[in-house]
Amino acid sequence: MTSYGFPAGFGWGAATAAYQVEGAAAEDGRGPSIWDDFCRVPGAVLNGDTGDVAVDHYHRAAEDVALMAGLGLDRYRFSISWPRVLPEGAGRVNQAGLDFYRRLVDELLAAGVEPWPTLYHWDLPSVLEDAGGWPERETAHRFADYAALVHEALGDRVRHWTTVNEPWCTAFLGYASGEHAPGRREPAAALWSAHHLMLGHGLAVEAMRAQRPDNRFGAAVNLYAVAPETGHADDVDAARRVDGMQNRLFLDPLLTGRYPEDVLADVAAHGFAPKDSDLAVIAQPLDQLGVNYYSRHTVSGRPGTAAQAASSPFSAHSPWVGSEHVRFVPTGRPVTGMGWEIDEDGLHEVLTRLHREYPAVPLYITENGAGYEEDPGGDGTVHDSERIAYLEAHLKACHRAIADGVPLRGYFVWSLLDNFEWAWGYGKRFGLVHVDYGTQRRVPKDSARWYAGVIERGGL
Ligand code: PNW
Repeated sequence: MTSYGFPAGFGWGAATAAYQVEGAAAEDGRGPSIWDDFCRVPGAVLNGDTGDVAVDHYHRAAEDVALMAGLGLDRYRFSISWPRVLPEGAGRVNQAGLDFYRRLVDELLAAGVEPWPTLYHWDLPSVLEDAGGWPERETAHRFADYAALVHEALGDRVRHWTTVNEPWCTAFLGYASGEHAPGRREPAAALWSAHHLMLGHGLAVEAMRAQRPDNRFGAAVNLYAVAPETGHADDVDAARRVDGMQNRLFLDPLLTGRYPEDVLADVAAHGFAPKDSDLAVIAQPLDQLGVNYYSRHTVSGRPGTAAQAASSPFSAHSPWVGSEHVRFVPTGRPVTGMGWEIDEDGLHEVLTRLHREYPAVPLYITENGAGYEEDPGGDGTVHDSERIAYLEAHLKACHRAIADGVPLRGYFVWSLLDNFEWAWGYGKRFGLVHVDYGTQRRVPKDSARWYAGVIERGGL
């Protein structure tokens, strides 16, 4: 018996991304990406960690697919490494790289796990960054060419396609705050990156849809619930600004073909004036929208104390272009090991808001999960009751959103495996499955068994 049954056909999955799991960074002709380069910048990544080996998924894909089948996952979200397929970003195809994904897809299908690839999860080929990276319009065209190439090779067996993952992170962590690769701190370039990521998405959808109109195409955006600290007008304005940069800057162009006027006004000093004709390309009809949800932002526009400034999660170089004065305020809610506040009501808020304010499109939670520093017990298992509580609370929020009429069709846990957590290196673990980074041994955590039960029962 389940008290929170999900609709028949609701999709249950887990997610990873190429640079975070594959390793084999210099094998079989893979070219370098901006993350290979960024990991070598002193101080950029905790402990100087790199994705050179990661969790060796490139060599252990068959074992990992068996693990997924054992958990009863009916779909697997992974990303395709652009520089593995096109080492120079364009032109010469590295067949060995493409073959890796062909094999992965075949193994997934044979195991009854539907492949859900993402074409861009942050590993831009280094040569394209050398040519200017995402601030350059050309990068959007190179992305569409790459997408069409991969879709041509796999589109007969893969139905659901995600273009870009979390364009906010690429644009503003990569090009404004510099916390992510390529580590640039150029606010105007960050805005153009956001635009070109969406343009690349639109061009890619156009190209792939022309190849196979029946496949399903979407993007994955990281959305936050946003609230003002108080009812003070400056706090309310801060919430409008952060909601604008984090959520509406992407949702409005993708789903309505317009940039939000207030956000354009907030960033006016940076000369960001995209062409109207691009918006028609960006706003390709979507078959699905992926929502990555982790937390809520509570913000204030009033000056804080020096101590508050020092404790800001976004300190030295703000990713909040045009709204650098905004303070991110801790509310006292419990946090995960990332320091991110746990707020499942925020997920319900994000989903119902999408349903209310935007044209209808089937929704998927393409990421949701909790990261911790954790060690296995003597028996090799991890008793991750906090992760189970996090996932359970968020799935109940999804259930409530569906009851409220939201067309939510599936859910992917971030992540299937412990892996390379970007600027945090191997310091934080998000996996349902523990990985011993010394031996690469995989041991399902309590949360993996719990999730397998949820899938088997079709709910909580
Ligand atoms: C997402 N932030 O990253 C990514 O899609 C995953 O690859 C990643 O492992 C996961 O969430 C957990 O971090 C984010 O600072 C990284 O706001 C940073 C932020 C948000 C998302």
